[in-house]
Amino acid sequence: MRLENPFKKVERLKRVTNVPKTGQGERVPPGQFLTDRFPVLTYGPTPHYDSLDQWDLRVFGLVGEEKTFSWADLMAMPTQTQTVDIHCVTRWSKLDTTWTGIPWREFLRHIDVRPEATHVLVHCEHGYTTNIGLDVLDDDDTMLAYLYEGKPLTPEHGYPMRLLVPKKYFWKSAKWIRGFEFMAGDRPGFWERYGYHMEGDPWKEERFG
Ligand SMILES: Nc1nc2c(c(=O)[nH]1)N[C@H]1C(S)=C(S)[C@@H](COP(=O)(O)O)O[C@H]1N2
Ligand SMILES: [Mo]
Repeated sequence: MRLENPFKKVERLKRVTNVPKTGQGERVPPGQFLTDRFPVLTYGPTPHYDSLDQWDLRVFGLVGEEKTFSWADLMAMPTQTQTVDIHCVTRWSKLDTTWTGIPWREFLRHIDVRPEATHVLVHCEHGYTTNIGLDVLDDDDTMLAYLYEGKPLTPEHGYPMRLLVPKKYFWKSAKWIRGFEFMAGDRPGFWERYGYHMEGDPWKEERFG
């Protein structure tokens, strides 16, 4: 099957701000500095895709029915554009980054999550994982992002799709997502196993566990 160009899609525009705009200072969490650049932080190789025909996103674990979403399936879902601040545990923060994607809550409408599920383990190309609570994901600013500043993500920033959880340190914003595993209870992902915090709230400086 040939897929239509997904990026031609007309987007519903919506601005979400998760931090008060009264001054830049109070938008910067403790121990962070601001950058205008967009650093790349990747453990391991960067995946490259010639086509999205073979790409899919799998939902498994504590769900009523396992599902596999194609790129076209996802592009049929409602989208949102939001401008948010991002904070990396390596101490850089970047203000006013604009992303377009599928709001987590829209995506979730397609999934029959079993009542015992409390967390997800996000699975990425090449084995990167990260864990997040369903209560954390359940927010206006969580999305499956595929455009950055109106353009497709570059390969190094997660093309074709990444999770965006701006209120946590950026390692939770998994690039090159391929699956969500719903779990009863929490289980550490890649960096969490190496000592990063299970929650990763930048405002509480939850850097290490
Ligand atoms: N799949 C995958 N996702 C990932 C990473 C990674 O190595 N692999 N690095 C994480 C870390 S530590 C950070 S800080 C951000 C960096 O995103 P960026 O490279 O777009 O700035 O991606 C996160 N998501
Ligand atoms: Mo990071």
